[in-house]
Amino acid sequence: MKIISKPTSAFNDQKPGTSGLRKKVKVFQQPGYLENFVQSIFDTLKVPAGATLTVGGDGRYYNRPAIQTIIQMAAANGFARVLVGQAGILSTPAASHIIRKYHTYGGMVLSASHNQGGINGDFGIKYNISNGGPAPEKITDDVFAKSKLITHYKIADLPEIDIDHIGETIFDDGKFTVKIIDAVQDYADLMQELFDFTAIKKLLASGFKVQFDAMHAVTGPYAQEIFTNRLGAPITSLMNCVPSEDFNGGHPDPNLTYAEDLVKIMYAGDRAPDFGAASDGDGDRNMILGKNFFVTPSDSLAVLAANATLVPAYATGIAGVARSMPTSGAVDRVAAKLNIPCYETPTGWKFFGNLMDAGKVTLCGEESFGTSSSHVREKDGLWAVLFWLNVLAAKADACGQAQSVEAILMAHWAEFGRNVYSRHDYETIPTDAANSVIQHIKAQFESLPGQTFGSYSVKTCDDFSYLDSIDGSISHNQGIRILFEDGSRIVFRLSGTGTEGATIRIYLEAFEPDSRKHHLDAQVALAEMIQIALLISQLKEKTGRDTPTVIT
Ligand code: VG1
Ligand code: CO
Repeated sequence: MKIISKPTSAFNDQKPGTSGLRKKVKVFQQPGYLENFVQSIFDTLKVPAGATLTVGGDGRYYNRPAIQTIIQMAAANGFARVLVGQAGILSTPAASHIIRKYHTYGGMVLSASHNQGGINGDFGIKYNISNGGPAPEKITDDVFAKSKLITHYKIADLPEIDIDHIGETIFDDGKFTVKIIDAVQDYADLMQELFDFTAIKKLLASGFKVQFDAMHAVTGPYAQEIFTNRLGAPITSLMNCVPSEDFNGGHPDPNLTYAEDLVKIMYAGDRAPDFGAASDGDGDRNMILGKNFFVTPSDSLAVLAANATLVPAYATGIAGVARSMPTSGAVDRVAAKLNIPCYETPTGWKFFGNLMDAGKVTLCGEESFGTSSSHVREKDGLWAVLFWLNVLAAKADACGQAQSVEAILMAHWAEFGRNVYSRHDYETIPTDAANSVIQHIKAQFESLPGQTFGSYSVKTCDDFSYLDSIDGSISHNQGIRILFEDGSRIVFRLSGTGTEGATIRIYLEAFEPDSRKHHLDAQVALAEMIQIALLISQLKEKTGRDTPTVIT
């Protein structure tokens, strides 16, 4: 095995965002682009002797060549072994599990998650540390700094590795090994340890109908193993389960706009199944639907927290919960009742890792269709689906009759009140226009407090900062908050995962204690607040946009 040091020129745009480095495939295809970033990661890590690297991705276009390059560079940078998911595929939560289960030094997860794929779509790369979670900011900041100064990268002249067949390839008398693994079994085993599969199997056999949409993305094989092989669900309850390099031309984002196949089925009146779910490109997001009913991700987290003791893995209770700042306060109410701590972190899963490692929290979630627990250090789409099914099975009556998802939500709101919630996204806005919206709001920080807009009075506003109580690090500029006297709020943030222009996200939340109003559509209930958000931000005037691209 010959190691070559190749000269390269630095790129100045390799700053990791909310979840790794995401760019158009064509950007990643530039000579040296992927290599520079990978070398900058390896230089930051100072890889110890004998270390193993986990590698896999969501199967999107460019996954395969990128994996070959990473294997060759891992060999040249001192790794002794690389574990690769069969066919190069590892869902994000499965990658996290593999890193933890086999105690690998870290992992490269190749994904642009919910972003579109294909040759004209997006690609992405993220480094996860040995706890299985995304590298914290102190590492990603260092990687970015190194990427701006890089002059050479190291690569070994290895032949192309067959990543489609389980097995091991050994080089240089065992100095370097590549092992192709079947992560589906490892992941399914973990799920079977956490949940009551016997009860879920019984629920599915009782006529309770489930529909799961893998959106042509990575969870297809995992869903087939878990739902069909292990839980006995009929094959017809799964759809779009063959991973495709361009997600069949779709947008693998499980929300009411992009998961339209599933939404049609779940809103088909009486004929609709009892429970529907979808996951995203890399399998870490989940959308939960009932018969003609949508569960807001923030509410889903709260319902799971409130019912956690019905699940074997959490039967003795949960230590605490955490949510990202823009996520609604629904879970805070559950935490208060359970008398457990609730942490508020910036957007992105990397901020939950320290709290989980320190044993402070068991469940975490984000409004962006992400929920998980300390079983891994990533959000986990199928885990959330199984959690819901376990709760539904445990709540079924003596005759095996399950409650509807809607009934579970109504009962939850009756007990805790409802945090009415919605997010409006304005995508592909010219960067200057998006920045001017944010600047315009910030310029009003001093004048807004005390002002009244219709039925809402502004209490305070700020740009959210987070102090990590475990490692003492501080993250600034994590989103603008306008907090009203009655506890309602509007949050404005620029997305850190897009690859074209800017995306403005407006998060809206109002508390409704009155159960006579709990059935109201969120857009109706929040109508006044939506107008206030547009008035304060001048978004329409500054961007020329009349309506959001996506409403969740
Ligand atoms: C979005 C979500 C955020 C999530 C991130 C990664 O980030 O809002 O909650 O953690 O995507 O999810 P942003 O910066 O665009 O708002 V995934 O499933 O794309 O890895
Ligand atoms: Co994702």
